[in-house]
Amino acid sequence: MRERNSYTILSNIQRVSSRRVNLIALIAVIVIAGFTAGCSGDKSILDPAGQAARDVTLIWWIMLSFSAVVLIVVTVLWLYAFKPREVTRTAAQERGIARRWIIGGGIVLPVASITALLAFGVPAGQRMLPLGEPAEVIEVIGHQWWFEVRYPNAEGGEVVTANHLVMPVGEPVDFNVSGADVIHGFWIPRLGGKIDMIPGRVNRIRLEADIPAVFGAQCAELCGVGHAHMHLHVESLPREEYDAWLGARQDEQLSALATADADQEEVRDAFRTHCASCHQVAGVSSGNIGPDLSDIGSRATLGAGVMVMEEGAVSQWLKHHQTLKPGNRMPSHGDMDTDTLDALGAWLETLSP
Ligand code: HEC
Ligand SMILES: [Cu+2]
Repeated sequence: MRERNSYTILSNIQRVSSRRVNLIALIAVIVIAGFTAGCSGDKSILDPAGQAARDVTLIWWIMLSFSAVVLIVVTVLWLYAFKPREVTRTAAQERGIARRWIIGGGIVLPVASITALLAFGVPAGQRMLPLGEPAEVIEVIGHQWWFEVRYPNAEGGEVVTANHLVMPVGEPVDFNVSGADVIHGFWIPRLGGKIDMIPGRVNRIRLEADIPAVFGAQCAELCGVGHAHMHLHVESLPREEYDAWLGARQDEQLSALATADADQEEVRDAFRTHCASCHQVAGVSSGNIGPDLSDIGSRATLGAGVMVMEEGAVSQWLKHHQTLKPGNRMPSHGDMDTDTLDALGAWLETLSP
């Protein structure tokens, strides 16, 4: 004969009154509602805007529902285990029961659920590979802590910009991504992904946007102190607008824009002295350590998403960027007089094709 089960303390759990359970359930609902209230917006995986993201979201919902069922079953079994009862089984019977749980719950259940997940996951992953018809190619390179964006096949010659990505809507786009210094992560949650940006290697992912919209993207691989401030503004445009956007960013147009105003020669000289070693402005300089500034006036944000672009924003950035984005790789220009910084800011803001 066995001893009677003696989980006396734990069996108290049964005495939790049903009113208390209701209260716990209510608190749980409020907490979950609070968390999920943040599940919309331009970076929400729950609001997919492309097939790849829809696949991922579907898998996410299936996994969530399945794990909720598992949680409920395990909780019920757990509570059931506390039930005080006479144990009348023999040791051999106990072993038989244990074996059934190990084989059923430890082998059959995981194999079945992982197979079911793979049945969804493998085709979804396959659709994100750049297979079949060649598509529009956009190169994205992660830097500490900003994104370089290149359009190698633009009609008229390669277009380079930063922190602002436009893509055609309703057609597949192959993103060729890599890293300039450390590993970064390319992730546009509403379109799908994500994929690592690794120095010395090009990773490819095919994504498509169903609607013309602005999407948020964020570096998804811890890459140093500025990681949280490494956003990418993604905009999907109808084909004609996309082509026009690229067309306006050809080298000759950008050079003409930067050198148009003869009165600004002094400002351009200041730029050549203090900024040219790191920044490219077509027609003025060709530094390649920081973002290309040839079309900076048309960016939606500054500092890879830390500031909204508006009148005076560039000069604010020049004066306060180490406060706005602590640790970023642009040296502070506190030694320059504010009039020069304001003039540089005002001139850069005119660089909007
Ligand atoms: C040593 C290199 C270096 C120098 C010199 C430098 N910058 Fe930068 N700059 C950077 C880097 C790196 C970034 C990206 C910072 C980030 O977002 O993490 C940057 C970012 C910027 C941005 C924001 C770009 C964007 O897309 O959001 C502006 C505007 C800018 N610099 C202007 C200037 C001006 C004007 C000067 C000269 C007074 C200057 N920079 C000098 C390296 C430099
Ligand atoms: Cu990062």
